[in-house]
Amino acid sequence: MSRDDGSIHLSDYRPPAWRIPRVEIEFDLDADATEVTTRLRLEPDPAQPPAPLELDGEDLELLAIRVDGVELPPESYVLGERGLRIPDLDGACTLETRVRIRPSANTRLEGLYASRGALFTQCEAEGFRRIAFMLDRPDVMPVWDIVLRADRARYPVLLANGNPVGGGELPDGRHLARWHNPHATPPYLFAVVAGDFGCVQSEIVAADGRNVRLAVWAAHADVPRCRYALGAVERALRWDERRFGRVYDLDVFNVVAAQDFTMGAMENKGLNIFNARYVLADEETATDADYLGIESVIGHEYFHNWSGNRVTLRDWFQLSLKEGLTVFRDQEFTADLHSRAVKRIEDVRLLRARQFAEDAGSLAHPVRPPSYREINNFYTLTIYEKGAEIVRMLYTLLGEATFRAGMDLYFARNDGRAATVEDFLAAHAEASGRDLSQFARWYAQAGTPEIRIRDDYDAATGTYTLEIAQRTPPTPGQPDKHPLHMPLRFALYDEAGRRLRTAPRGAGGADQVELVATRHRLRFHGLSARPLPAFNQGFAAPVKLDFPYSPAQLGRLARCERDPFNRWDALQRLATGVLLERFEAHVEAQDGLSAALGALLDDPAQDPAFVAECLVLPDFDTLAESVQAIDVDSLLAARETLLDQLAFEHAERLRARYHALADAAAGGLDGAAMGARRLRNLCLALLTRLDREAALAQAQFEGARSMTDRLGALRCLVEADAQGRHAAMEAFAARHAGDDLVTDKWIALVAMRPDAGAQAEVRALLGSSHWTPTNPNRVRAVLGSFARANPTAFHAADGSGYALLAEQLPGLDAINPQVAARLLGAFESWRRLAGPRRERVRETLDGLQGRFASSDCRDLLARLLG
Ligand code: 0A1
Ligand code: ZN
Repeated sequence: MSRDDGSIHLSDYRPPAWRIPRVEIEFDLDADATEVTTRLRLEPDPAQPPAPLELDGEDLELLAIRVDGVELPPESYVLGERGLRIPDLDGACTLETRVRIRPSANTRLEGLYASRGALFTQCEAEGFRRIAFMLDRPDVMPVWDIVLRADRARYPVLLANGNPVGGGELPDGRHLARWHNPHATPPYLFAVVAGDFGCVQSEIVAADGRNVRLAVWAAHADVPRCRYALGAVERALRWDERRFGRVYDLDVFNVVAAQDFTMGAMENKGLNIFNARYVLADEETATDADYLGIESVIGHEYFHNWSGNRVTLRDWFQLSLKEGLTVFRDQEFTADLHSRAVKRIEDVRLLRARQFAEDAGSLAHPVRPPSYREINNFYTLTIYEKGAEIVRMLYTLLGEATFRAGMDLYFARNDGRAATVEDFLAAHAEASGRDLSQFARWYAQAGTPEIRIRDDYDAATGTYTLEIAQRTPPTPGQPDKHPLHMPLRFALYDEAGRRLRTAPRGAGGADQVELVATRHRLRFHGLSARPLPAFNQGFAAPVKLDFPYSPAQLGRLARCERDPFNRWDALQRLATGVLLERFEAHVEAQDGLSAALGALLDDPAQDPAFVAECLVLPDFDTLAESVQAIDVDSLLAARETLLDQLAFEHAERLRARYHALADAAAGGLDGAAMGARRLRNLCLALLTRLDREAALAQAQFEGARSMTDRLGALRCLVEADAQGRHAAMEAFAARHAGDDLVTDKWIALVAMRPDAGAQAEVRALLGSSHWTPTNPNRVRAVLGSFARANPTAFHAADGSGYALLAEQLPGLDAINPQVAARLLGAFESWRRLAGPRRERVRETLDGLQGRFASSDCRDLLARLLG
């Protein structure tokens, strides 16, 4: 329950006084007015002190209310803005309510809403209360019977959670469908879809012999673009059987694509609802990144069936229990199916650029926050990505087999229950026989830990010493931090690049120690020369590492380190040092970086996908995380200068590689072809810097046979401000007119053009027919791309970029608070901005005070200014 200031605290958790073992819910569906009849079987929990029944309910028009079939007189209940209170219910009973809701007026896209003639629900986190009166909390887990009635012509397809158990015709052209969900399921996983859809489907036999029908649904015109997603569902199902021993538990698994959807997708039991961008793909419209994104999100939602649905959450403070764990599972899925090294590099790139920023900014919070005002604001990179890193550390600490045993125990013990982080750690502690009490601090402490390592070699005794210190910086509300328990992986190399197998005296093995204290000392004996150390292979601990590598050492590491992630990371470190002018021998460092990249480009034995990752310099956000005060102009200028220089120095090799990869890049969706396209497009981007006419990019644009190559070339033309860019943009727009997802890509290119002039183009978009503020994908394409991916224009020194975003926010907030709040989050690092920009943001944020209607934006603004 919330406190006087509206905040909800983990320490206030109480189990519900009433249990709801069963719900029957019936819908008379209609876009303008839907009626919902709900029968809740209510039972007082004898283990809890008796309490009046307080059901959640928002924006519901109550039409009827009965207890055990008898109409309840108005004096027996209190109807408020947030719900329904019935003080004097005595004992177990069935409460029936009938309400009217208005899907077509629901622009928040929470609860039941209309989109392109169809009806969808979104109930996480607290959307069910916009459909019916309910104890809308995740520890209430009924079995559900669902009846859907609707006009057959408009809504021929009627889907809900669980298994279909019948249906039939009704008078006046209506029909009905019955669904039964036999699994204890909280209301946030409830789902209904009604509309005129087609599908692709397949029948499979699950590992336990159950026949399962898998289907992916979309508007008829989009059905041919659902094939890849259906394949991904099958791959996910098989992978979870193999890797985690998890078997699917219903007769059907449905996925539906919605064009209007706030988040990426939603794991409703047996009926996953997806943002169309994570379902629809074909060669004409989807890039390689789109295909990989679809597979990973399909996997993520599917894996929730066990990590989230079968084992659900006790309360929303435990959000990372399902999200961090499921992200870890989807990361492993992608790593097992594709390149493990490339997947890890991309995940760490995101973590460093965005989660580290969150952890260092005004919105920093622990993976398990102790309190919140608006839970929607906690679907963050910290909950998802840092949460996944914590699970990964456990995996590293325990090893594959013990971790799997811990997972099996967790699932077995908590199946059908609403669990906590403690339950998760207890299962792993028991399976491993290890004490994880200090490890649990990772869930409570915000901020990115810093590991400082200094070394010393004593030639006289042949002793090599590493002094290791950990520290976590203060974050809002957490001035003092305690040491964390984490794995520190390491390796030592000799002059010839050979791995030394020496273990440190008295601590851990030859490649890993566990840090638990503020300081550790590792001593290696019997070394004939100072070795080259490497740390944190695979980025096994999500920390910032401070070791005073010289440019030459980083160059050696990039060649000899066995771990591919660390080879990549050595070059990233070298590039960061060069960009931030951190090395005394600056020119030597720059030459070293250039030589290393040149050697990679020349080496035919290197995986092109890996070479591509190495060619991508640390982006603006990552650099901003490596400095105390963010000097926007110098960070951006340093990147431009280095990219120009690399392009100039390697022009010949880039051109040679570009042409040599042509055949490989013409392939299909296999890893080799994708890697070739990625490297080729990066070569093209560098080459286009040297040629204002951008002839190569122009030729690729005109001859492209995949969206990856067409969009890659178009991006080069736009970024180089090439002569042909306007004509190419027009040709692209004309070719894909009418396709909203591709138009979003086109719009994002406009909004991301690294030039102050992009502001005017964004304003033009806001005044054009493209601007559809009710469609979250479109809002993100225009404003999200601008605020999150165009530092040049967003951070214009006069504050005009900030003003542009801020002007739109109150209006967007009135339409869809979650979308507006996410955009407002673009200001999270404002306190570290150097120069006048910090003041400009402060003025902008001050100007927004009192202008938001939603708790989402009000909570976020208060935290930004707090
Ligand atoms: N649970 C979903 C994503 C999701 C999160 C929040 C939402 O509303 C606040 C909606 C969906 C997932 O992890 O994919
Ligand atoms: Zn999730």
